[in-house]
Amino acid sequence: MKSLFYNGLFVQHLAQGVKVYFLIFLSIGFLLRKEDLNAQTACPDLIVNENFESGSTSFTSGLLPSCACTAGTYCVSTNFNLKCAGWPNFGDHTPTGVRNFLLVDGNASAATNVWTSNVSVTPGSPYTFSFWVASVYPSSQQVFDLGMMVNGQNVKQITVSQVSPSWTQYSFSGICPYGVTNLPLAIRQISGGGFRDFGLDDISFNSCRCDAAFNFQSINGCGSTHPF
Ligand SMILES: [Ca+2]
Ligand SMILES: [Ca+2]
Repeated sequence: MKSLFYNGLFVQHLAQGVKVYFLIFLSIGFLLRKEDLNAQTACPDLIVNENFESGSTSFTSGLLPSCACTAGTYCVSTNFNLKCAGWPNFGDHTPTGVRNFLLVDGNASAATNVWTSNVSVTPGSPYTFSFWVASVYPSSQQVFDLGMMVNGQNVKQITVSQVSPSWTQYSFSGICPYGVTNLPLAIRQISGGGFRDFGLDDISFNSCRCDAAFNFQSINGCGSTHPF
């Protein structure tokens, strides 16, 4: 009986210990989750004029600035049909403000960076690069590829194919290369052609864990090869 009592006492203490450790585990989990949520709320966009509310400022382009209906040009305005009369009546993605977006009549003959900018980054930190695209023409007339360029590399290539103009978001998550404090970014028209006509809006680059299903990818050859 004595032996069983000791065993019973031991089991009781063991159960209490497991309970304590379980509560500590839950508390740590809660604190970590709280930190994630705090990071999520304090997640500033590092792109200046990301919604084109300030017009044709804070970015460069391999296309020429012009609101005429001419291939190889871009225009910051509020509706597709303000660049080309034959383009659809379609407005910007940002829900507030001036409601500008970048209207692109792509390069008819060559690949071109249609939007470029630079961001200051912390080496080794995670980041997410994203933007919204709407196609001028339906997929029966144009299907084309855009590249997400980070530090001169095409980190993600997307195919734009829409039945009708529809704002669609694309994103890429990665790790800032070690030794790099300034990252050149670009959205690149991968090939030339008459049907490379689209809108861009709400471009974002931030260094926070904003996505619960965050899937880090390394940049080959210029950064960490160890995903988080
Ligand atoms: Ca906008
Ligand atoms: Ca065109």
